[in-house]
Amino acid sequence: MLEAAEQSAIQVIDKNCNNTIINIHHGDSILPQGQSSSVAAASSSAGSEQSSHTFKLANFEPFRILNNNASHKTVTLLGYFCDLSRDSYAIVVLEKTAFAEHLLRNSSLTTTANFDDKLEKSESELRTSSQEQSFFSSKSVLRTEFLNDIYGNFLCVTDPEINQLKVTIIYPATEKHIVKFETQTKHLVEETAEDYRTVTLPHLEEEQFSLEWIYNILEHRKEKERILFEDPSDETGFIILPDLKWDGKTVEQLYLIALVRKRNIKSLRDLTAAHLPLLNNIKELGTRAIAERYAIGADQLRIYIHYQPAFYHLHVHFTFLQHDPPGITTERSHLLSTVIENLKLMPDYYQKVTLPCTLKATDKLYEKFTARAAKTEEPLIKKPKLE
Ligand code: M7G
Repeated sequence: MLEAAEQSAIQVIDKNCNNTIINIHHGDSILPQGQSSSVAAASSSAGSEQSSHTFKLANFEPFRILNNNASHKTVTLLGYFCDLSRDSYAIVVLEKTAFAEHLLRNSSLTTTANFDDKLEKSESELRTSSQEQSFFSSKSVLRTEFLNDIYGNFLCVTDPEINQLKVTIIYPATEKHIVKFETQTKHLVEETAEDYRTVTLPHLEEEQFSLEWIYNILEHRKEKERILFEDPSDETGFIILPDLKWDGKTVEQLYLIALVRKRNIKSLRDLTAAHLPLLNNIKELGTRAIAERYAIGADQLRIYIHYQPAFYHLHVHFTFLQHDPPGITTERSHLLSTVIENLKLMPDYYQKVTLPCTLKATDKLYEKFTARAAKTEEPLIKKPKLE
């Protein structure tokens, strides 16, 4: 997939892409020459200097829809940035954002006190020029689809500033990223403690997603300005910041992630009672920071750990209870409060328990589970016992 990037120095002229010239050097990041900024994003799957590109969606050539989720209003596309490289895949996720309540006020109208209270909360965080913006303004134009008695259907063209898409770009994307984002048949696997030791752990030692983006955050190299709260303690410390899946503004879709400072806790499986101070600290200080910044109380938060996670460096998800983001299903999420209670009852609970997890059909870990099951399984038709 990356053969061209491995050549020592190539110059590419791509007619479909405004004759953009790209110099690709062995081991270098792939940067377009002399481009003006449009969508700037960071991608550091390869870590190091390959950390900042300027992306233009006009240069994106999608060739496969990996996922089109009508409920979440997201579409995930696989393609190339033809001004960057045709030898590196890019994944682009487009997401229609939720309605922010502070954009639902018509300045000439007021409604109930409750509604105004909610508006105040959002606005206190978003005191900007957006205060003048609203869906109920002269910039919103209704186009009538049909009228029938007291019923009417319309399409509305509105102020582009309040009708933005959240865009996530992963570049260069690996095969593993494609598997992660692609809609595929999932299988539920009951992972015993022994399965973890003999199948999962060796697999993780062989391959897993790079954790470079996490170390970049912990060492303040990236997303520093997005940090909501940091506890620098070696034992119980963590950083909490907006998740990649959140625009950081639309409180209705609040999604933050707490990354622990300690680097030797891969997942739920490594947690013991010795980690209770760390987990309690994340729960207490994380919820406090969210309450102070976003005016959302602890009883409005869903705080959980994934198993299996995509990234094996312990992290805790904080999402708004009224928002249903991907990954909150029972087969994947373990509420932090339940984890804490389990560890109080049995210090090595997660080293003993069978944990269910869902794996995609083409996930190499799933292949290893099925290969092992095939080896150990009794034949489907048993031979009759001779008396
Ligand atoms: P996970 O449980 O390992 O797997 O969560 P998931 O991605 O299937 O949920 C990792 C979390 O980290 C996810 O919620 C991601 O959206 C988030 N995340 C991933 N990356 C690469 C980044 C990043 O670069 N910055 C931030 N802020 N969050 C990220």
